[in-house]
Amino acid sequence: MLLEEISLLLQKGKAKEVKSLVQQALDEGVQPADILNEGLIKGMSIIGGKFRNNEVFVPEVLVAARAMNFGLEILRPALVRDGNKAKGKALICTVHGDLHDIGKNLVKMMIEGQGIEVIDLGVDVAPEVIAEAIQEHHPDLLCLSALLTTTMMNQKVIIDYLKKAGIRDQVKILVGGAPVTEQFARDIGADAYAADAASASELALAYCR
Ligand code: B1M
Repeated sequence: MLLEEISLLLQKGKAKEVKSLVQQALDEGVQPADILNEGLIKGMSIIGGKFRNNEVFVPEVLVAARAMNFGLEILRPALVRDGNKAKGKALICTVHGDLHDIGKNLVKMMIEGQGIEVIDLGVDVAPEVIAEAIQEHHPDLLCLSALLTTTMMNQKVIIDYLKKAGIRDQVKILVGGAPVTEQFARDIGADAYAADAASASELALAYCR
């Protein structure tokens, strides 16, 4: 009942209420992993599905994601204490030459909503920086966002750079962004393409299992 309420409040973007109900659930002895999976992640997955079906839009997703972060803030210490590991690790960025980050941030939040740790390298990120981050963090997945027809080719530049550096096969590569297509993703040698944040998070989960 309490977990259902957390899920519903998260979907409505009620950040403060989510935070206090997560605290209440912890105080009542509910397992942190249950609060995460049955409350927060469940609510975020429902929002993700509605977003994909155009039943809710960017502002609703952003406020839900904010509520998720408020809940996670309270839950994180308990999860760490209980030894709950993230389901996997992803690196995300917008490619070099490109400053758009709203879609990338949405993708990041939805992937985090699946219980995956996400390291955000930001916008306008050069291939060298990505290569270094792969060697430092050993992610399961690299997520590349591009919003401009002039920068989408930089997804290929990055993949080619990683091949040359001999580390392409250390990660799965997911690409997306408004001008990117499934065919383009195949042509440049990415592992997967997602049209929106909800599909990206589902693919991320599949790759991190
Ligand atoms: Co720019 N911009 N912009 N812009 N901008 C577009 C993209 C544009 C389509 C506008 C237009 O002309 N109609 C156009 C691109 C044209 C083209 O290349 N075909 C454009 C242009 C030209 C430019 C500049 C060149 C303008 C100029 O300076 N002359 C310039 C470039 C700067 C640069 O990057 N070097 C520029 C700058 C800017 C602002 C800084 C002003 C601002 C960005 C602010 C920010 O991001 N912090 C901005 C904005 C806001 C837009 C529009 C209006 C909105 C983009 C957005 O955030 N959409 C955009 C027009 C439009 O889309 N209507 C436009 C909402 C967001 C949720 O959607 O990012 O598509 P989107 O993300 C979706 C999916 O694409 C997908 O999931 C998301 C959610 O479902 N997705 C992924 C995204 N990344 C993914 C990664 C994945 C999987 C899915 O896996 C890794």
